[in-house]
Amino acid sequence: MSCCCNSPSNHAKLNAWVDEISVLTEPDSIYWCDGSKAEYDEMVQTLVQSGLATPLAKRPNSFLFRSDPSDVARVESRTYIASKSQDDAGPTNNWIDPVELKAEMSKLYKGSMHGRTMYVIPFSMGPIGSPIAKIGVEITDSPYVVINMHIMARVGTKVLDVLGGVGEFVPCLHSIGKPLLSCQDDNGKWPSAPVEKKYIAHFPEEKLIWSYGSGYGGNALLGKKCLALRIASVIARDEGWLAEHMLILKITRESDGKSKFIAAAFPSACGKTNLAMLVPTIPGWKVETVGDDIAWMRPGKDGKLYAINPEAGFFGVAPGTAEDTNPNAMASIKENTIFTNVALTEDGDIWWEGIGYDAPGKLIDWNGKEWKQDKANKDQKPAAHGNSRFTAPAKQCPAIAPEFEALGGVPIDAILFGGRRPSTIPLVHQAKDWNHGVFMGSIVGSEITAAALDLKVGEVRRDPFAMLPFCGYHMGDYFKHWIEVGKNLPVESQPKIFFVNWFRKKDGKFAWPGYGDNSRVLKWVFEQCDGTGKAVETPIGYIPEIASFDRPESVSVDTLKEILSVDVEGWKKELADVKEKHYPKFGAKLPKELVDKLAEIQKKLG
Ligand code: GTP
Ligand code: SPV
Ligand code: MN
Repeated sequence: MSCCCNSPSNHAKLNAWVDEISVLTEPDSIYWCDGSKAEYDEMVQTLVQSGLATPLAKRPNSFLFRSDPSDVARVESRTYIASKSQDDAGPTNNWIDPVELKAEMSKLYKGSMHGRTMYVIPFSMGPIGSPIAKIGVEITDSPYVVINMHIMARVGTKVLDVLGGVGEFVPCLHSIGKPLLSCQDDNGKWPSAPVEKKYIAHFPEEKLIWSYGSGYGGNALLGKKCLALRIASVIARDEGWLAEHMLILKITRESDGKSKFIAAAFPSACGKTNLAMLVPTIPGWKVETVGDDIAWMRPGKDGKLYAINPEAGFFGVAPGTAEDTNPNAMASIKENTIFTNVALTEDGDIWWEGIGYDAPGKLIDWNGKEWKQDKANKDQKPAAHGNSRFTAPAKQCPAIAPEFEALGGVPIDAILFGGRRPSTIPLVHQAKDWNHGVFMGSIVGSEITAAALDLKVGEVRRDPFAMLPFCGYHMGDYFKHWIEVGKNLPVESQPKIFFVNWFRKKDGKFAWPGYGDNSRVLKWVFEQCDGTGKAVETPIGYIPEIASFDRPESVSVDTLKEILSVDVEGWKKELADVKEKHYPKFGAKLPKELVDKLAEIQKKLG
């Protein structure tokens, strides 16, 4: 086999691709990642020496990174679905002709790895050996990406073994877009390219990913949003399954040991990690985590939908994570964790807004500047960036479910949709049937969060199925695909579908305590799946019966009634907005089933 890339693999296509990319990007050297702990440790040491990583005295084997202020989140305006036809990308994705985009990006990639090592990371999304798993190979010039991939996916030699000489893989090319001149180094500064040079590109027909210019999160850890959602959603459409922006949890009633599996789609920074790790405030219930961000769900032979979490770690939102809101996340990040853009304390620990205690003394904020908490100053800039994150191995979560690595996945009993909605949307309501559930997913709206760089935080936007930034094809076809998947499941095996909203506001404050108290809603969902729940039928679906609902003490009966009733005027406006502004975007591809469902609910509302 002729290969100049010192490859440990006998996969001719893979070696040819690595050769081709090295000729294009001109790295100083090529390194194939074996996935070992020694490799991780060595790479971290290099990052510490170069000044990019700060070891944290208070957390064993944990490190802090500060990114460039222009590189702190996904950039939706620079994310492209470059299908051959623009119509396949649809109205919700940015599109450039693939030939044109490749030409443009090839110019940027030319010599982009000068002065750097090119790392080749074979990775598996899904447990190795799972029939549902997919293999990718990421080429990157960022050691930060390598160590994050070590945590977020299964990486290294064991993946090459499964791939063999002819196995299929998704090529994922990544460069931070900051070549070094000879004798130059990064000077301790996070390397990336300016926003207008960033491209997060997907070629769905080729199942190919090209990312340039960003080293952060979903822009750079290409197994996550790029492969496991944008490319996987296209594969899933063609193969009859679902690749979704969903957590997966297991809830158990301890009195009889009965369990249900629930998947839930909320937009970015809207509570998936927190729900997946929830500690119930009601006695007799246990929640365990299967996944916190992505679910791949396939119809099984028994007609049920089986889900795996394709990831191996959590890339979780730091702000708001605290001992009393999410103790399982706090336990997961005690050691072996990468922190990005949080604040640093004098004694070598991390801190962020909403961590549950005041900032101890002087901090270094996410910009690397001294910062002292000033509670009187309401306009004080936060010490941690709103989209600062932790990267932690899933196995460190005390609540990780025994089924976390179940090769065939877990049978899903219920699917939840949700978003941040200060008004109108009740705490929970249930769809009357599958297509009604698809309707609910199609109209998800949420206040925009800091998880994307280039959007107005706080504004409500439609984010269908929490997949607006992650669907690799026409969203209208995606709705149709959901309807088709339902048709192929026997009605009695279909997951029941619900819509939740932890973010209703009253007098400017959250009306619902959220977090552990969300177990009260999960309990009702469990009982509805079991046929023992108490529900009231309304024009928008089933709502829990107030009298039997587990109300937390901090919520008055009146408030509970308010958040568990149908705001008829609000819903009329909501549906008018869907009809006039949201649905028309999908043109002829909008499934008739959804149009009918909308008309039916509008009619019932009067
Ligand atoms: P991505 O990783 O971006 O996909 O986000 P996610 O959906 O996993 O969101 P996550 O659970 O990390 O929560 C994001 C923010 O919402 C954090 O600041 C949480 O503290 C806050 N949050 C989560 N659940 C609740 C809740 O039930 N109520 C309230 N008020 N806030 C919540
Ligand atoms: C999200 O934005 O939904 C995330 C973080 O989960 S990222 O990996 O950056 O996409
Ligand atoms: Mn996410």
